[in-house]
Amino acid sequence: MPDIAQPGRTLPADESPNTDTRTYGPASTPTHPLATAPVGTPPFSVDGFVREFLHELNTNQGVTLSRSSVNDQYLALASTVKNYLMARWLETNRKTREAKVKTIGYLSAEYLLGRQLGNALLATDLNDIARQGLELCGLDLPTLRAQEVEPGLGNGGLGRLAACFIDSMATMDVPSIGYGIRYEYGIFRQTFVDGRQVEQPDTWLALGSPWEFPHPEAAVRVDFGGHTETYVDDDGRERCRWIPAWNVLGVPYNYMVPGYLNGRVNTLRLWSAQATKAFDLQIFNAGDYAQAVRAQTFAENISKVLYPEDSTPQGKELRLQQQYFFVACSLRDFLDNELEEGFDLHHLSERIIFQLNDTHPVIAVPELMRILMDEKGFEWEEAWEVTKSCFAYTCHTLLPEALEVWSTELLGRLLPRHLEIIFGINERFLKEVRAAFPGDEMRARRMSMIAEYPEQGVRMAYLATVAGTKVNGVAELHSQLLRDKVLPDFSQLWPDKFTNVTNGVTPRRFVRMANPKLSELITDAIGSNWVTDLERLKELEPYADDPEFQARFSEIKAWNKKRLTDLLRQRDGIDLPSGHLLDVMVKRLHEYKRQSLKLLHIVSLYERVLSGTLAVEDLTPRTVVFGAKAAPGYRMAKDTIHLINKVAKVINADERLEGRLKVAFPANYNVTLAEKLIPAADLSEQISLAGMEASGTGNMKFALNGALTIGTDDGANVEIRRLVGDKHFFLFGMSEPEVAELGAKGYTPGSYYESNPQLKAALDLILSGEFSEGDRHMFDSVVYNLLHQDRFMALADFQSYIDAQARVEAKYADEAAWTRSAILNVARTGYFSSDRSMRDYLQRIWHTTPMI
Ligand code: 26W
Repeated sequence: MPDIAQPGRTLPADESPNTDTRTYGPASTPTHPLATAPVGTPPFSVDGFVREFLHELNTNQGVTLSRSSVNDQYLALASTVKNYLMARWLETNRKTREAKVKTIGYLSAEYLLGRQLGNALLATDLNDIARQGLELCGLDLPTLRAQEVEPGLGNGGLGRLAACFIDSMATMDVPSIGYGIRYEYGIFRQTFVDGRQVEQPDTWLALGSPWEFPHPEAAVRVDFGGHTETYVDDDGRERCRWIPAWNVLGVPYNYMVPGYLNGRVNTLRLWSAQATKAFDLQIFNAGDYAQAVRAQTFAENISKVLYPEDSTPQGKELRLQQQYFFVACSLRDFLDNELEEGFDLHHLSERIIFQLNDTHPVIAVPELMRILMDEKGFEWEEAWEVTKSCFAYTCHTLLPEALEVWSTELLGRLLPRHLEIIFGINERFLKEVRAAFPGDEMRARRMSMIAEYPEQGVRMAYLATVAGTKVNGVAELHSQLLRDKVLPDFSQLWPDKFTNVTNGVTPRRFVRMANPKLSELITDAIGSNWVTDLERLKELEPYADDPEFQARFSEIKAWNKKRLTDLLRQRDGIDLPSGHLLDVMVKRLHEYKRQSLKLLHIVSLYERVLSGTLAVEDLTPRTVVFGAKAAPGYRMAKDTIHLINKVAKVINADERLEGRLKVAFPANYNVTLAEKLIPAADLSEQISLAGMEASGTGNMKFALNGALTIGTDDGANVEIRRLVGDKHFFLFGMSEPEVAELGAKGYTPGSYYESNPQLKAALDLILSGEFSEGDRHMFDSVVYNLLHQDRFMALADFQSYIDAQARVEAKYADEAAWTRSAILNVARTGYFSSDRSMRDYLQRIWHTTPMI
């Protein structure tokens, strides 16, 4: 760490950034009539569009149409749409500021946004005009859309959920700001080399990002390190202050979050780290220019890269820096820039609720305490009253290893004042516990925010639970397990604090945009209101038995498969056969999600054909598609990817299968690919061990697009099955209580291998070297892990899974019955709109109503 600031040294005015952001507007009263009016909306006829587009091409890109690259054209189109949205954005900000209503501050370290252009065109109803206008210019809208590189600023479910939620809030007129980090490199680009995952940096900013509005003049300073000291203030009160050792700047980058056809545009504000002037000037002045530049790089590292770990926290210093960095910027921003000057912070909860998206932003709790006490002069009790009413916490996991614990050594070094405050919160909290449960010292120990083993650390989930007005899980089963198994002591102390909000997905991106043909069919049948009122899909139920509707529905599925086939051919050189059952498993690679179980099914089918127990003509023509990234340091996950690719290679080349079984694993599964893959799927694989997947959101997207689910009783699958009905869902595997029982009894995976000949044959085939050019040991790690450990009980659920797959095949053979079930899946899953999730948050957690 460079030594860049003297402890306690205040920055001279000329070294400080101009953060005087409360001074807005011109110095004297404007007299020109246009100066007081908001920007006008360009008149968007096709002609107007063409004029605006060419203007952008000429003035922004500096090229004529005839000399423009596709990237120029894409950027000019993006600007044109942005300009159209601009008046609405400014108006939304003005209205919200004036109304002084409660805002939702969504704090999330990840936003997995996906491409922006298509969504912006949809929200503004500009698709037709843009298509026609571009045609007049000799250009093709889909080609320009394909030019966009998606901002992959998230790992998986948690980040995509945040993106769906901000879309819903904008569409429902809820004043909200999403706060997060503008990573320079998002989730890595996955490539395969000899079937193994190789990560490449994601250079999403390389060709320019037209959707962001940087505001370097509004940068915020964030302090780190140093020490604390006590002093006596002018009123004779003993107070504490933090003397930091170094600091960085957070530069806000604003993104538009357009509501669907409602003229509202909310803001997503992502922070980018920059060196402070003080940072480098001081060293520069000391004559070491190279060191000054290094210091700059050091500061900017903070927002350089998204950690690609999904669910196993690494406890890395830089990650804690990222968390504090974005949270400190966001609180400062809200208090200084979103609230009017002189606002009485005792009433802060009337104006903001910060929703903590998992524990990643929990350091915001001691940060708000610090600001209120050390900067605003609040007493502890006063500050705590305010703080505990301004946060709510959503938990997204059940895996014990995914719960963040920060070592006190690291916290104390990086954020000494915050660690003191955490100890203070814990001490008072434990007093409360001891008062509520006198004599139960074990309970107090269990509930302490400070863990003592294996090293002293802060349990961030406990801190979030104590500070939050509410704690929620993300599906009914998950919320119940959270209450009963993860935080039982807390739910006994505060039963009313715990609630459930089942996740949802935005129907705009995942149905309307991703599946335009199905959307048209639905609108033809029931009108177009379903896009913002998804429960209306229920009105499709009568059509499930209508042969004409069924025929159109099947045609659309076939069209979506064709679209996917074309994409995978040009994207990956993969050839999908036609007329197959398309069986899709896309999600992060994790043992608990059990991609290995899916693989055992495939290998078993293959083995049965090879051994003659299954006649090839009895094989249902099936293509299995996998999409999955493994955390770069997660060995077992990476070995599983390798094995899937090797199995795919052998099976795809084996002519004995007569092309009836294919395995495709396109690399780099992301939101853009999901939008093409999900609408094409027949079968959705949701096969985690019961009690492990908090919710899942892919499961909802598939059902809404008319895929049938094969799944365990886990996460939101439970609710999907209840809504669509048992006949239209392929349930298999142990229930969560059965899992718990087997675990308590002692699980021995080897006994399943010994007693199940089909399972034994499949595993033996892998061990024989069949998929590894005769190398019998290449996949020892995966196979022996299953045989001797199998933490997620894949072998125990194997037979039940195979049986359920047989039911899938029987049903698929009856085309009308399958289509009927698929239509009913669409009709009955309107509940899983993220609009409904937002309504639940508004009622159960935020206690506010949308602003009209
Ligand atoms: C590195 C630390 C860490 C720990 C947890 C990183 C990321 C996490 C997340 C909580 C993992 C995650 O994305 N959880 C998923 O959240 C989705 C949205 O609620 C759920 O649908 C998924 O079931 C859950 O796995």
